[in-house]
Order: sequence, then structure tokens, then C-alpha cells
Amino acid sequence: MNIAATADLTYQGRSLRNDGHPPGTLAATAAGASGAELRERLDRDGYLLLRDALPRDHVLEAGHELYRRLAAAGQLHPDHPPEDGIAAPGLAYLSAHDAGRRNRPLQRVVFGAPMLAVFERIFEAPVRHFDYIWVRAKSPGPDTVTPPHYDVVFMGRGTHDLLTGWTPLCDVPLEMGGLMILEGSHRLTDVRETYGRIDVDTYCAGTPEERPVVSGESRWADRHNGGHFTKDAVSLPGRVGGRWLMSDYRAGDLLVFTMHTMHSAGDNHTGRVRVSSDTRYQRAGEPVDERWIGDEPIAHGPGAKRGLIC
Ligand SMILES: O=C(O)CCC(=O)C(=O)O
Repeated sequence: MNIAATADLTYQGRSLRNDGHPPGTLAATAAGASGAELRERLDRDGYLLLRDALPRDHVLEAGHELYRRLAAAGQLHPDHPPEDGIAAPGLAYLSAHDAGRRNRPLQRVVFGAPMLAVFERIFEAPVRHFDYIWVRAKSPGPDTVTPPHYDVVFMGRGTHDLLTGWTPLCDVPLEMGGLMILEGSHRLTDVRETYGRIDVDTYCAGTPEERPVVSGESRWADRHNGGHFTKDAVSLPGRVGGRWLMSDYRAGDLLVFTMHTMHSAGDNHTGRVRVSSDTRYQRAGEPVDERWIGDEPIAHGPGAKRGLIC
């Protein structure tokens, strides 16, 4: 099925309607499907789109809380209620990395029983989540795309049997630039064996220009393209095959995908800020990537950097 011709779909201003590889639609799986069915679909497609998997009122409340924080920081339009999420005039870029901290409404959604139940069904085991919550607030315009990447390059120091839960915290029509997945990308062996083996927090020890920290001032020289496979989502299907698969999302939907599922997000063509979170889940008994655990996860900070002989 092809995406409606009317939806405005661009990535940094360029059309995503690549003639040879027109975008397609993400296929939904019943949220109540058995663990076996969920695992089979995940293995086949590299993702699960579960409609109405989470309590919509809790999800909307989490989104409203984010909007209130953005409004308090002057990033929303002062003439509208914060809960409408209307961007402030001229708003180009938003940083919301701290907005997941001390945020009870959001924690109730991403660490609460309905979410954990989904992952327990998939893993058929008790699960744990990473403590770090990635919050995204995407302003209108071409400046806040998410370039194509695998998540494993950012969080691959524990088990790779780890899943991402991408949670829209507002309704996200296609033209708002919600998450899109590259069809079949979890089966791209060459990409998995090369790019997929990167750890973004490594550097070549012994080369002074790549020392991660000098006198407290970060001099980190990124040798990994920010962890992105490419900055160009438009031509990627032509390079490696597949189509960008996308969808409208409603608050309450959940998109689950593997560490080796290529994903990206395009431009937001609405006047509203797109709010979402992404969080990670694994079997409780398996090794965990310590960068994302605890009250103050070290994340990609100096403590995460590892020197390699290269
Ligand atoms: O929401 C986005 O634009 C990016 C999300 C993402 O990269 C992820 O879920 O891993």
C-alpha cells in the first residue's frame, strides 16, 4: 500500500517520495497478540506497530507535561495553552534531553505495567528497562530530522537482545515527521557487520586530537558520524534497498523495534511540536549497558569513552 499522495513528506526539505522506492505503510500487529506471534513478526519485519497498547489518557498527560516544560522555557507560543503544543514563532531547534528526568507522568507510561507487560510477553521472561529516557521534542521545519541509524551503536555494551519502545506522546499525523523504518534493514548483513559493529563512545587511543576530555573541557572528536549510518535518508532506499515505512500514530500506540532496525524521522510540517520518547527493554537476567543505568546515567559523557588500539 502506498502512502496518501497528499501528505507532505520531506527530509531536510527534500521529498521522500523517491520514484524508485516510494514510501510504504507500517503494518500493525494486534496489541493482544501472543508472545509467539509478536516474536515471529519482530523477527520477520524488524518492528512491531501496536495500536492502543498503552493507556491513552496516561500518554497524553505525559505529553502535556512535556509541553508545559517547553512552555516554561519559552519554546511554545504564548497565545495558546501549552497543552496544544503550538511552537513559538521562529522556533528552530529544541533540546529536551533533560525533560525525561523527574518526570512522573512520563515514567508512569514508559516504566509502567502496561508497557512492561508488552515486553514480558515478547521476551517470555521478567524484563528490565534502561533508566535513561530519551525525550524528543521536534519543532516544525527542516532542522530537527533524525538521521538514519541502528540503535546498537549507541547502546550495544550489554545484550543485543534489547528492544526499543518508541512512544508518541501526542497524536502524530504523517506530516508531523514521526518515526519511519527502513524495510528489511534488520537483514542487511553487510551493514550489520560493518556500521552495526560501531560503538560511538570509542576513540583511537594515542592520537591526542581524539582524547575524549582535556582539563574538563570536552575535546571529543567524533569519528563515527554522530552514530548515524548516513545523514541522507532520501537516497538510502536507493543505496541499500527497501522503502521507508511510515504511519500516522495516535497517543497510546507503541512502536517496538530491534537494535538493528534502521530508522529515521523527517520534517515536521505542522505548527505543533512533536513529542515522543524512546526507551529500552531487555531480559532482566542479561548483561546491561551500564551507560544507561542509575539515577544519573553516564550516557555518552566522559565516563563512557573507551580508547581502542587502532
Ligand atoms: O523520535 C525520533 O525522532 C528518534 C527516535 C529514535 O532514534 C529511536 O527511537 O531510537
